[in-house]
Amino acid sequence: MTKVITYGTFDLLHYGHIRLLERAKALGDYLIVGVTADDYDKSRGKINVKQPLIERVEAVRGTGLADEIIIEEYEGQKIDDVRRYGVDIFTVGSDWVGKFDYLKEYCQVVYLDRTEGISSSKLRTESRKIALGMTGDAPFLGKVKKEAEFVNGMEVTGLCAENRDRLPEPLGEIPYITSDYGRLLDRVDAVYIHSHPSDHYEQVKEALCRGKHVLCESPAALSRKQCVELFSLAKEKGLILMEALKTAYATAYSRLLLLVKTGKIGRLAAVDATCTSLEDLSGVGEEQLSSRWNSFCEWGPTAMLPIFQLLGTDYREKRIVSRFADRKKTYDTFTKVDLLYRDAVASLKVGKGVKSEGELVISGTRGYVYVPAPWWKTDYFEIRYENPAENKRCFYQLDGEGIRYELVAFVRSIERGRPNTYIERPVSEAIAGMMEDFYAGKDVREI
Ligand code: C2G
Repeated sequence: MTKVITYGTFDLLHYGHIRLLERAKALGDYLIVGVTADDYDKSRGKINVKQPLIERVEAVRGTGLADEIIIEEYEGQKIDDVRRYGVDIFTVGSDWVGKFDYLKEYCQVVYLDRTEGISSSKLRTESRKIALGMTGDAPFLGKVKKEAEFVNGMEVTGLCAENRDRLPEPLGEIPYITSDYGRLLDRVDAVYIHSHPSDHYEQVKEALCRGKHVLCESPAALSRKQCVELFSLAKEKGLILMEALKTAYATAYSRLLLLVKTGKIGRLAAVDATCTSLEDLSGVGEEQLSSRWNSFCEWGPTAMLPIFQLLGTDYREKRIVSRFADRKKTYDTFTKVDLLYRDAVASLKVGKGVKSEGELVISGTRGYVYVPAPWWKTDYFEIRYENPAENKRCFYQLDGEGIRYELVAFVRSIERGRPNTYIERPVSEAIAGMMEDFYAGKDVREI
């Protein structure tokens, strides 16, 4: 009996896949099909896959061509499979010519001609793309524009910028550039807002009122009331409002939350998060300071994220300690927040005028999670125990600082017509509430 094996993602199964499977089957008597696991696809940069593993497996099963279906979960698995299943022939489409020659040591390798004119990517992009407009800080939006190119189903078509002549690449290539936010909204389906936090509420509201989906840099509002209002408005209008907090969309970060929530480190006692990035303020006048992102807006939401997601938003007491650079107390160079919960504590340290180790430590009764700096770009963390032999190290690929995944999540939410669960609404509200107290000087002490 000649055993044949082939692999693929088989997303939105089409006749190119079916023709490949038919010819693979004809090469022998028994066909094994390896379908890629979602995580494996993510780690090899395939982030736009539409169907979850289970649906893709069912589609392959539905062709009736596979005698056996297995899951491909890791790099190098093909060698293991060929040996484990006693495979005679490995086959794959001609788009991979040469790539799997290393398997010739174990079996025959056949590259079959790829079917022209059809592909999963083509099917994924055939439906009309979401036209995305952007507004705000140019260097950062440049990154978003670059990352959007990796995301199927979305296209950056508009930009609202004050200074149109001096735009950095790749922003200059955007087809429609205006300094009028209202006009931008007229031309797009959705908007990415990265303006100063004091403008967020008005801009989000205007976009929602005009029927546009919104991805807004966190904090989306500077008071709890305004935040509640914005999310209610989005819901009422059937629109997606999502906070752009890229850490929330990193695979390693979401796995970390799940591991902690399933009790891997026992009962939680403390969450401590630090985020800093030094900014040179020499020559910046007091007036200009108020138009800059202060430490608390820039880093506060990120540092609050693991605290609120793990311990909840129902803290009993808080103390905010800040050092300000201006008399109006709008620009903090450093802030430390301590939160007291019924049975746990949390602290966060953020700074643009103070440097510290940017780590995240989550302490529990059985062990702790350690995420090294810069923890907000999580791709690696350790679960550590009293007995180091039990320690676990976990790594998950992170591309584009998480912005890419955030955009994919935004597109998915729009397509499905319901918000995703990466950042729960009470978390967004608690972040806005914390901002409100900070600006009102409530529970704030100065150093
Ligand atoms: N294919 C084809 N013709 C097309 C599209 C795809 O013959 N028009 C073939 C591919 O060459 C591959 C199989 O169908 O052999 C599955 O394609 P994908 O789902 O795109 O999977 P791919 O990313 O090529 O995964 O470990 C994974 C494998 O290496 C291949």
